[in-house]
Amino acid sequence: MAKPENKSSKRWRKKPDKQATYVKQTVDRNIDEESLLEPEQGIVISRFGQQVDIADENFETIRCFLRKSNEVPVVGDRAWFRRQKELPTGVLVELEPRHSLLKRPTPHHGVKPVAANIDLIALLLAPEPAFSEVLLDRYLVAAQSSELPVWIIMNKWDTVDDSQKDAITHRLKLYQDLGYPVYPISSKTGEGVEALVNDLTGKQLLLAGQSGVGKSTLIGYLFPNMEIATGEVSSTSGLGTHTTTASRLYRLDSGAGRETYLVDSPGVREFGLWHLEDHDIKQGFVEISEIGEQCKFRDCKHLNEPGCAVLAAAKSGAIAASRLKNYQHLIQHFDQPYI
Ligand SMILES: Nc1nc2c(ncn2[C@@H]2O[C@H](COP(=O)(O)OP(=O)(O)OP(=O)(O)O)[C@@H](O)[C@H]2O)c(=O)[nH]1
Ligand SMILES: [Mg+2]
Ligand SMILES: [Zn+2]
Repeated sequence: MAKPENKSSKRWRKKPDKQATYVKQTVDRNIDEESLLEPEQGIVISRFGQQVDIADENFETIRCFLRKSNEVPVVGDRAWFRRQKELPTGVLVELEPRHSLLKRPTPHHGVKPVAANIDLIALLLAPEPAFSEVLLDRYLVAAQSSELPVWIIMNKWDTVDDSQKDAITHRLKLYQDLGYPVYPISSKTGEGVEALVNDLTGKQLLLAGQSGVGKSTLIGYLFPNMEIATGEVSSTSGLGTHTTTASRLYRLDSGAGRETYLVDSPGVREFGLWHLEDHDIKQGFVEISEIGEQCKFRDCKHLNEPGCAVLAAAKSGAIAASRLKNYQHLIQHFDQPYI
């Protein structure tokens, strides 16, 4: 890959676009251009306002300042940066093109980027805080709209007895049959983690899931030498306490150039899908969208239309009633958040 050209190149004069995807203020007035070393390649591991932490080739972190000409960096971005001579800091030069950009809805009907270059979403569920198919289906719709595969990780497997395991396995079998891989694990005892990590080798993934399901605990298990904050699930509400406040990328080195990159992200407080359209909701229910091809009307919403193949399939048991119910609710109310 060619190094970026110097500042006079045309691409530095791109106009900021409407979505404000460029850094708003310049913070580099005091940076002495002469003090900058040759550009190096790295990966954005965390972002704080007008600064980013970039990991170099050896995965050592350099705090870098942003410039007005920079596109807003996101965790997971591959980037070029320049160190400042004799200082622990540097400046961001340029981001590499992304192959994916995962966004999530904000409480005020906007969307914000969460992570770049993600290959798959590892969706953590847990017996506590209790998981619901309604929330699971919302996650699957959101992931499908980003065209990212989802793996379902059932964490805290050490906390359930055999009959609870059977019940959970049965609930998740529906999703497994739809093509979503399911991994029961314990981030406390490590049960199942090795097999999971083995299958994840070489990928860049986002750990997603409600607050308190154990995303950071899994990171802590994988990186025992790092201090990673985790929080108790409240005994009164049964909910997590939103311990992680910023996304951060970690690298697992499996040797022979097979690194795995994991992004720990904060659990969402409310889960809206208002940035999606009917089409996305339909696509997010894979079996419904497939059978929906046979409906009499092309724009059939599978609510009560004549000749609806989906309603017929649900009646005959070919589609799970719970999935149809969640789909029908979402297609009518996806502008409302799930809290
Ligand atoms: N027994 C058991 N407890 C776990 C396991 N994984 C996580 N926990 C506990 O669950 C609680 C929440 O874990 P966190 O890792 O902070 O959850 P999180 O998903 O990162 O939550 P946010 O950062 O708020 O989004 C902590 O008290 C953990 O010790 C597990 O596999 N087994
Ligand atoms: Mg966390
Ligand atoms: Zn239909």
